[in-house]
Amino acid sequence: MAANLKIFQASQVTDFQDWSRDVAGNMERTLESLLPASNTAPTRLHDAMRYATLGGGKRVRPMLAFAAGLISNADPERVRIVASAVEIIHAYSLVHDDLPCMDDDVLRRGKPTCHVEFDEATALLAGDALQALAFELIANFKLADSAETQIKMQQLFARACGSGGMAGGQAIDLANVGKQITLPELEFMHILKTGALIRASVLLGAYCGTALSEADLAQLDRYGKRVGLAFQVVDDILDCESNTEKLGKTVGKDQDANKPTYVSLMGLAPAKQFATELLQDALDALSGFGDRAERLHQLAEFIVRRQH
Ligand code: GRG
Repeated sequence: MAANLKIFQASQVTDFQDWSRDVAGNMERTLESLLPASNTAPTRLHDAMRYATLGGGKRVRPMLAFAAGLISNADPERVRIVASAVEIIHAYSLVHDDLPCMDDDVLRRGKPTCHVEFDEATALLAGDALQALAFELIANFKLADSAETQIKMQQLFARACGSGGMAGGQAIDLANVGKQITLPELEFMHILKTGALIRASVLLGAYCGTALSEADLAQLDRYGKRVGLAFQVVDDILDCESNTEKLGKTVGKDQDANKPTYVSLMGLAPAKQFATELLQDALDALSGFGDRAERLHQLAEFIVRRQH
């Protein structure tokens, strides 16, 4: 499938909303073609995988991968594979997070959660199979100029998903329910739980192109880390200030479950101030990249100022 080249046009040509719509459309078509077909056995499992992944979500992580690809002049054909892999991991994490043994939620992306629509065992297996599919994609396609870089990509992707990343952050989150924790402990948890995959999305997109210097990669990683944390701070703020209809998921659950959040630890106004500081630091990290970083710049603004 030919990649939508508009995704790689400069920001003056298409504005951010058009661009993000193009990325979302490209992702939908790509994911549609990469996921196992509904009419192949085991059909119920494949249906559940497709249900969890297609037709919803903001596609923020793919957008970050495409925007980072602009920094290294990456081939969009490569970027759409890493963007899909990251989005598939994200979909799996939401399916498992919603299970009764975790957050026990019934609404996701404005529709019944996967275990409600199917059943718990199918949802568990759909998450497992989505995770395996994501790693298969990273192994099956040529994504970097050198084999060494491709292995580095596989390593950083695995680390972002595992106990030193998202799954580890989720374990800490579950262990913290009802506990008094400090801000640094909350930050550590979110840097792993939400931040690790967001950081990986940025670096994986960048690795699809021309090799960048260590200094440039460090600045991109700084950007990814700040944006990843800002994403979570804003999520906590929206959980307080928005509503279930707008977000397409149950609001106020963290408070009901007595979970520590940025709002409960800092208060609403300081949490908003913290998100603004993280945004500024993320933008500072881009200062050496010039126009190539325009989309990353816009995305950071979008993540912090979003209403859903
Ligand atoms: C089960 C291993 C495992 C991990 C789950 C990331 C995560 C860990 C759970 C998600 C739960 C959650 C609501 C976290 C808050 C921040 C977050 C990741 C929100 C959902 O991401 P969005 O807003 O969702 O990008 P969409 O639907 O737009 O893709």
